[in-house]
Amino acid sequence: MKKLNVLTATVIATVGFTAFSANAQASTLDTVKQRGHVICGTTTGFAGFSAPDDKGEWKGLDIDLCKSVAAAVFGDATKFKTVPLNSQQRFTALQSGEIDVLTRNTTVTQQRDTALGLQSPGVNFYDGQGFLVKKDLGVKSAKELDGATICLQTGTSNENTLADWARASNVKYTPVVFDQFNEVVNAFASGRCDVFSTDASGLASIRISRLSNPDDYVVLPDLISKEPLAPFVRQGDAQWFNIVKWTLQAQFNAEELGVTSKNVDEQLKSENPNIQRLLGVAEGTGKNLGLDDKWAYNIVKQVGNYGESFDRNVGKDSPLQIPRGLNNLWTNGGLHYGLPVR
Ligand SMILES: N[C@@H](CCC(=O)N[C@@H](CS)C(=O)NCC(=O)O)C(=O)O
Repeated sequence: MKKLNVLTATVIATVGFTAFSANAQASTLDTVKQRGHVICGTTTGFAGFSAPDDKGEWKGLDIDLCKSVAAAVFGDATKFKTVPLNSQQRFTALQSGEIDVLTRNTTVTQQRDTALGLQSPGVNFYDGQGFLVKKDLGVKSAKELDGATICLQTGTSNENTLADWARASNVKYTPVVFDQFNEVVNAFASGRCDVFSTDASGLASIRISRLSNPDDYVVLPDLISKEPLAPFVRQGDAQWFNIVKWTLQAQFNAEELGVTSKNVDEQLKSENPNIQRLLGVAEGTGKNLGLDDKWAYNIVKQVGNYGESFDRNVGKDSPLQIPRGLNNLWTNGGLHYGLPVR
C-alpha cells in the first residue's frame, strides 16, 4: 500500500511538473502563429547572407532560411520580420525571446550549443576564418602577418581563434576591435589596420560590398579554423527545434532530388516516393512537426532548394562568387547531406 502511494505520488508529481513546464513556457510555434509572423535575428547588414537591398527588402542565404521557416509555418514566405543584431547582442536576443530563431552567420561551438541555453538545429554554411589584406602589402600567406594590426569585431569567435592561431604560429599582431560591424569595416577601409579577420564568407562579402576598390584587396588562401555557421533556437522546445532543423533538411533534400522552385509543380506528379513524401503528395510528414503536409512544398516553391539559394545569394549568380566547396551536396564532394524525410 505504502509502495503504491509513493508510486502514485511520483506519477502525480511528474504529470504535474510536465503540465507546469508546458504552461510556463508557451510553445514557440503557438507564439509565432498567434503573432502571424516569425521573427529572425540577423546581422546589421552583411551582403549575401543577411542585408537589406536598395528597396529595403532583406535578402541573403540566412534570410532565405528565415523565409523558409515562414513558408513551412504559414505557407507564406513573406510572413517574417528581421531584428538586426551585432555579434554581441545576438545570443541575448534569442535567450530573452526577442527573436524566435537566430539566422545569422553564427559558428556552432560546444559552449554556445550547451551553456548559453541555446541549440543549433543544423549547419547551413561551412566556413573557416581567414584574412583580408590590401594587395599592395604584398602578403601572400598568413604566416607573413607578423607585426600586423588586425581588425576584428567584438563578440565573435574570431577573436579567440586568431589569438590561438597566432600563439601557435609565432605571429605577433595588434588587435583593433570594435562592437559595431560598420566601425570595423570603416577602420579597415581607412587603413587603421592592415588586415581584417573573420569568416572567409564575411571577407568575400566585405570585399565586394563595402570597399570602394575590391580589386585592391585579396582574401589570403589560409583558413585557420572551422566555422560551421548555423541557425540557433532556445533549448527546451523540441518542436520548434525540429521545425528549423527540418526546414533546412527540406532545402537539402530538394536539391538532392532535383526539385526546384521552377519545377516543383511538375514534380508533384513524380513517381519517386521520396519526392512524393517531401512534397506531401503521399504519406504526409507535416503532422510530425505540427505543420501542414505542404510545409516542404511551400519552402521549395516560394524560396527554392539549398543550391538555388546558394547560387542566387553567395554563389555563381551573385557578386560574391563563393565556390560551392564544402557547401556542395555530399554527392558532389561537399558536406551537405539531406536526412531522409520519411
Ligand atoms: N562566425 C563568427 C563571426 C560572426 C560575426 O558576427 N561576424 C561579424 C563580422 S566581423 C558580423 O557578421 N558582423 C555583422 C554585424 O554585427 O552586423 C561567430 O559566430 O562568432
